[in-house]
Amino acid sequence: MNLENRKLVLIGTGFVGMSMAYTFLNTGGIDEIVLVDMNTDKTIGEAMDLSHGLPYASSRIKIKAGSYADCKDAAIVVITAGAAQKPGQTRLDLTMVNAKIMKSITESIMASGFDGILIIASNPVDLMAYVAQKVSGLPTSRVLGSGTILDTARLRTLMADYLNVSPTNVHAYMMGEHGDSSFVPWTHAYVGCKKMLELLDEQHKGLDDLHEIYRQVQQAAYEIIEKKKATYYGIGLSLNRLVRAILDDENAILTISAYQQDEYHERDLYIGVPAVINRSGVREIIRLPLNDVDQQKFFNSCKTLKENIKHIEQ
Ligand code: 6V0
Repeated sequence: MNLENRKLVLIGTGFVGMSMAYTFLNTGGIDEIVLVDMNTDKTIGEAMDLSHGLPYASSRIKIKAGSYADCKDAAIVVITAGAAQKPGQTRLDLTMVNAKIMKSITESIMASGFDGILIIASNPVDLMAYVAQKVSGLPTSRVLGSGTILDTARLRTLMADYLNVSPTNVHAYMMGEHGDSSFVPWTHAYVGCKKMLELLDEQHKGLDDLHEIYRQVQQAAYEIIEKKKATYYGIGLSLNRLVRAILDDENAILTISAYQQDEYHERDLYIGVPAVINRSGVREIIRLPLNDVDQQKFFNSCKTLKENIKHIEQ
């Protein structure tokens, strides 16, 4: 496995990909970023534009427009290529179009001799991670989707505002499909080390408020797309967080789309769960003892994804 260097290849230099690329100039954490996209001119332009900020950036990063051959010695490849979600379109509508794109991109990456960690952000992300793993043949621990990492960030942001505490002290997860069937296991939500449900009780606040927070998180992508056509800063920073957790061998717990092997009583699909992330990729999935209602929500989310996997494999 190739993790000696801190080289990252980005496939897809659209809004999401370039938002992520830009974050690294501010945070550092990688030595080199290579931009690849079927739109070569745009990619060259993006590399030029980004590199012109280097004199004022916090760290030195090599930036260039490249090709799939650059994946050969990359520690991490992030795929953000694909058709974007259109207003009114669900993420699952995108499945068939993006599955084809994902297959051809993954084949090109693997043809280079790539032996690192593959991160997928293209939607529908759980299904695209599944396609990328099957096509690449890489170990399941080394192929992961961004999953509900962004949804979880949205949840923590809204809960922090609601409770007037720092989002860093909100410990709660959005789980399931990165899409309409995601859910929050509220019994496992904490503020500092206090149970969220106990805190609400103490403050005489009702569960309706939590349902409203969930609704806002769930609708966030639709609302942003309606207002500004695409979402990219939030996912850009989320991907940055994920990449650094891997390269810095953090053993950080993040909600990502991971391959299921009965941790939540389902197998052979990718879905959003909390997992420990380090240099090996997904070290392990955290098993939360879900109550019956939440377990059923998880099964429902899996059912939606499995129906789509059937379509992809036909
Ligand atoms: P965009 O700005 O249209 O960029 C997509 C890029 O992909 C373009 O530059 C295309 O040229 C390129 N591309 C398309 N097909 C290929 C191909 N075969 N080979 C190489 N490059 C190709 O879209 P945007 O950046 O807004 O979104 C990209 C993907 O991220 C979409 O699938 C979104 O739905 C998804 N998002 C995922 C999120 C998440 O939480 N995981 C969040 C937001 C968007």
